Amino acid sequence: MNKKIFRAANIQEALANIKEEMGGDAMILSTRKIPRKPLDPYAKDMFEVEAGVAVAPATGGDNTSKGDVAYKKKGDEDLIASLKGDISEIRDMISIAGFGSGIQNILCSHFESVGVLASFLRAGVSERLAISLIERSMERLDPDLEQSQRIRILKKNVMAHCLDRLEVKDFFVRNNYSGVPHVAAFVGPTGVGKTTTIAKLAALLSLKRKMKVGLISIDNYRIGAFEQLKAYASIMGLLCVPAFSAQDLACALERMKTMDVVLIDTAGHSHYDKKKLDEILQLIKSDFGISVHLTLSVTAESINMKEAASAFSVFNPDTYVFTKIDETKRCGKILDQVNELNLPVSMVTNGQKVPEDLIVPDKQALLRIILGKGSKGEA
Ligand SMILES: Nc1nc2c(ncn2[C@@H]2O[C@H](COP(=O)(O)OP(=O)(O)O)[C@@H](O)[C@H]2O)c(=O)[nH]1
Ligand SMILES: [Mg+2]
Repeated sequence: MNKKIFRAANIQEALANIKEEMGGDAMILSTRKIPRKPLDPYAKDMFEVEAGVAVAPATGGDNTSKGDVAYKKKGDEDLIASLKGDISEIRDMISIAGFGSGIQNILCSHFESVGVLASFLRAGVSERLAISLIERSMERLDPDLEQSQRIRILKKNVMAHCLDRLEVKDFFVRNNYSGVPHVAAFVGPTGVGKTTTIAKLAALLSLKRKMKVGLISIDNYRIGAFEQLKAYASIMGLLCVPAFSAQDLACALERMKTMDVVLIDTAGHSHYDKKKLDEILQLIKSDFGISVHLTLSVTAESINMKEAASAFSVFNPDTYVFTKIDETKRCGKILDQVNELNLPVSMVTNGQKVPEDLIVPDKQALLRIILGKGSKGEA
């Protein structure tokens, strides 16, 4: 194998130089950060990467290289573990190589954060939030500790900061009700899964939690919207009525006054359609004490999710519901979004199946979902 050591100011530059000089087949053999000289105010940290490219074996001979023999002979678990460590570090570096200068800067100052940083960025957490989490978590980290210990403490601190930022709330527990039904409306952009989520929740509350549940649809714009909810209601034997005006809604709620919970499905509208949003707002913000649950799909681009949430914030929502986590590996945007409106998360949905694909997560489960380490939860 031909080997060569490359030095550069950042990983991207080192990788680019390796590719240019040694070609696309070059392998990264080792990496290290060279700290800047403490007495030189202009000096910067450098990265050193050793790369190698395989030399074709001579024909007719034994194809096994000396290096291979050494590996096999050693059969050494330590060696394999250290190789795995190197490979995962390289994978981390490659996955963050395309990110902006903020990420490169934080790597220069805190190279030990590479693993945590990469896992957050891979999960779709924004660069800004990932950097701020690392910076806060590094604040009181003892610089004299050994590297592996620093990484362990860093991970622990970052997780603690994330958990601090998350709030979860099981909004539909039985002991919250005192004679009058709890009325809850679900709002959010078209197609995010409001009707499906309501059907899942209605099943959870009526079948598992043994509550009396009524359903109201004020989705009077889409043909079939009421029928969709009604179909689920019939299967579960629940009362389901449409309401097109404030009077209709008052009548429907009067009919349902003996229920424990009434779930209201709203029209799916573009959040740019302010007039239609206002119509729903007038309906559900009338004097009925309705809680509001902002439903957002994690398949949306972060920027669209943020814009939609901001438009629906006029409803003064009580919780977030995040849907379709089964359709993406990048649920990190939930961590960004929860801080935008600072609301608790009441539910997460992970599939089209009614009623199974609904999660009422605790904080740890939600953090696992955000970091792509699990999409199962307890309903
Ligand atoms: N993959 C996936 N699809 C979902 C989920 N929730 C809802 N859907 C699908 O999204 C589509 C729109 O759902 P719907 O409830 O009608 O959305 P609404 O317009 O907000 O009421 C339907 O095809 C649902 O089956 C989910 O958690 N995962
Ligand atoms: Mg709907």
